[in-house]
Amino acid sequence: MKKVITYGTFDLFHIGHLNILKRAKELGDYLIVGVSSDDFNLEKGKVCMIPDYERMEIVSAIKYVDEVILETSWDQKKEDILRYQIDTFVMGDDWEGKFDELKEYCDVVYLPRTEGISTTDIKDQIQKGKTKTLK
Ligand code: C2G
Repeated sequence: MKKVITYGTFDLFHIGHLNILKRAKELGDYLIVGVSSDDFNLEKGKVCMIPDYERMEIVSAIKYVDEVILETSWDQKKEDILRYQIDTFVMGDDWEGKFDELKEYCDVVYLPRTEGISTTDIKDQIQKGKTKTLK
């Protein structure tokens, strides 16, 4: 069985998130998703709209996802890859090259991001009181 792992915040879950999970699953048989904790996000300077336990519940309901774990630190990826005997590590290409040191332990794949959507854009639009159709 080929095991794949990916990580993300998945705040205000959108089609870009769904697409990467679908394509990650296509690379193997079993997909594990590490969802960033609220505290880990604060370390990265990001405040989430949706708490981590709800983001985990949403991601675990996606049909491509077999298992969800909490991501709490940068060092965790290597430990997870070894613990879960991962074959392929996947991230969007906004992270291109950033996790190449993991190539020592498994395949590392950066998939193209879905154009035109991000949690930041959604938050900006809401703040400006705009909707996509009125833009
Ligand atoms: N993504 C995508 N297309 C978008 C937006 C996001 O393919 N339009 C991908 C990202 O490239 C990432 C995943 O969806 O692989 C999750 O994105 P975020 O929720 O923004 O997570 P991020 O802050 O990148 O968290 O340890 C690393 C972090 O956990 C990564």
